[in-house]
Amino acid sequence: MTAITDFVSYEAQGSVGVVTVNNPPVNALSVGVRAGIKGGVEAAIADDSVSAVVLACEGRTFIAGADITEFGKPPMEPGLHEVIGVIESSSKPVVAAIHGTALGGGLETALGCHYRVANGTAKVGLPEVKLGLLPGAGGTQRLPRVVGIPMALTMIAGGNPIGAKKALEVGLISEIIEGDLTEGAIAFAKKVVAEGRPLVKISDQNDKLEEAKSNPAIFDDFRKSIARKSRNFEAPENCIKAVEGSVNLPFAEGLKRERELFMELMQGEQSKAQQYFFFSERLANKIPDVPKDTPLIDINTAGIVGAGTMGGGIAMNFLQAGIPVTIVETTQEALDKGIGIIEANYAATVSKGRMKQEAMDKCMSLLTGTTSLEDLADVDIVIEAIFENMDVKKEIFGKLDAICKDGAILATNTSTLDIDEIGEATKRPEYVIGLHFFSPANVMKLLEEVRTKKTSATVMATCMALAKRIGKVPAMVGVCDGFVGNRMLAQRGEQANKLILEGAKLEDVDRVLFDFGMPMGPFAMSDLAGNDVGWRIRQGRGVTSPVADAICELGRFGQKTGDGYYHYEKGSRTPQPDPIVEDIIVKAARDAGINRREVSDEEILKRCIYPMINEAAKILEEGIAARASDIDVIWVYGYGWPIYRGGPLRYADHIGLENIYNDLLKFKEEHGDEWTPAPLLEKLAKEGKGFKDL
Ligand code: T1G
Repeated sequence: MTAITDFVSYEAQGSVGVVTVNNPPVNALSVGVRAGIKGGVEAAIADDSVSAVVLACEGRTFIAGADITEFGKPPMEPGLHEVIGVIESSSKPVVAAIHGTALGGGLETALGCHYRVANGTAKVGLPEVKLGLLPGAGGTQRLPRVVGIPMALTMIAGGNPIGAKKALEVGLISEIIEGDLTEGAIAFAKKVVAEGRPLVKISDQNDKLEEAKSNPAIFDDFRKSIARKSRNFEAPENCIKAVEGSVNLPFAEGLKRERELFMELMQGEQSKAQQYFFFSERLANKIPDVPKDTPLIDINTAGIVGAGTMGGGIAMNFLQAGIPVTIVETTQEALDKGIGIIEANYAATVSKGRMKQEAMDKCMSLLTGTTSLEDLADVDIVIEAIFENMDVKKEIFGKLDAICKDGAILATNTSTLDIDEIGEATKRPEYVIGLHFFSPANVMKLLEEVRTKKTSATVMATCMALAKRIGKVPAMVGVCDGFVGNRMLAQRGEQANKLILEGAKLEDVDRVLFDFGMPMGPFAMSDLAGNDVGWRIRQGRGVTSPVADAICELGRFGQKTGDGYYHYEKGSRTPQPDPIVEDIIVKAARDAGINRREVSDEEILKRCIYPMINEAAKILEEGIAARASDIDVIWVYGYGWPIYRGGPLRYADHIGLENIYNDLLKFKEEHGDEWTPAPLLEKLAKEGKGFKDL
């Protein structure tokens, strides 16, 4: 075994030269890996004792892509194109042995090989679009030549991987290897030599491009098919253009076109924001004061108290992760209704072809319903998801504390109540934590994990690991009113309500935030969630909001009642401005003595976004969030903040905190002390710094 570089070795195993990459954790294509692969393949070509080459990886995965930490730094030779060129022009067949996830530059390297084999659990894909980029090492030119244009467009502009079976079907791999992958790849390489199979250079194959050559409409049809989902994103369009180049240009020209389009994206703001977010999402998994090796509690069973919308949705996350759930309701009728909704949700997914019937059956087989809390005695974790009443929650937690085994975690899904106080209702406050799911709980990826003053490190570490297991993205926050996401949302809502009194049209406020990149504006969102939710909370707190209360008093709760801030035609979810609401707003403004005026789009945007940023600065000062990037993760996954803007605080740094600070001062003069800049924001602005410098 010869070490070519610190990350790549070469060894002749009989008549096959094996080049092995070992760069934990994901064999990213750092400069040492690139140099090593190039040197390793050159060594095999020069080694007369071998007649074929296998490229394999140690660890949990084949190459998972370029080393994203190298982005933005001066390029270091050899570049990936050069490495792939050495492989593809090899005089001996090179076989890629794929396990884990061959992604991005990893798949592009494998496409430079003459053959690819994989084990059954392998996945292959080109996810660069999710980083705001496109495959920059020939992927947009080689993949179409293997799988054809339609599938290449889907894989490249969508960024999702395919499994080994599908890869075999479409010719991306030649064989699925059972048993030891490297041995299987060596045997395959020997077969290629023994059978005199050709050195397949994908760059020379053009037959799969013919369909698109005769039907260029494929590209515009595809553009239309992704228009809604890729709204405002730059990378998908560049992906499509690069793939168009594979059809309209010779290979070498197509590579050049790919490079141009890649550099356009790499130098743009969106890819920087999406790369920032890639690492932010992973950083949020780490709790600064909880050691990485903190022991975890085994979570093999879960109990859920409440089979309503949230309880049912939460249960589905556990069931899909293969974790048995015991769900509790107060009456058999409520229990049957709740379980019926879970079943109906799965059945809908099955009917859309997004879930197999046997998977649904498996999930339902793991679900047990009961009306007795005592049936939760042996579960490892309980999540309470009943209505937002502190007395009732404290009573339930007192009972759970007496019923559940020692060491069971008692979690609450509350979004508004003080979890420290809930913990004090038990004798195990160190096992009490908030697990704040976002509705619909089986869909939204964010899980806001709320630590109390007493939540133990083990419980926090266990719940962070559990989040990933049930397909959620966790962020740890502290106890305060609204935690992080809703506390910032409340600031936006307050300003939106003031803006419509001052003269901004309801639909203009929504339009401005929609055009900014939010999935919908505050009023459309309220109509979707139900205006009565906020109404109940305001009533509980003795708070009023003239317009919001007025529409609720008319029973206009939103989409569920057919009318809310907007009118909805029967069976339609399209919001239509409603003169009745306009009259309510005008009257409320008159009663408040407000002289209505034109409000610019710029003022709407600043007055909705900047108070959120100011509140986030307070959240950081109070230690409710540990990092600015955690707050960005919360807003992207909890509220649909456009990922190409990185998150509210990444956006604030992009705008410049000094500019935001000055605008806050201007709004303070016009609208009062609520606009006083947070001390942290003022400090950073005056020092010419950003949240990234914290
Ligand atoms: N570069 C650098 N570090 C990476 C990395 C990468 N490509 N991928 C993952 N990591 C780090 C990650 O930050 C984390 O670090 C650790 O590895 C484990 O990751 C030329 C230009 C492979 C599916 O987009 O999708 O190729 O937190 O927690 O859940 O055309 O990582 O431990 O310190 O995510 O098991 C294209 C990105 C790059 C794949 C594994 N490739 N990675 O998931 O572990 S651009 C990608 C992933 C490119 C070429 C272009 C996932 C994974 P830490 P993890 P995981």
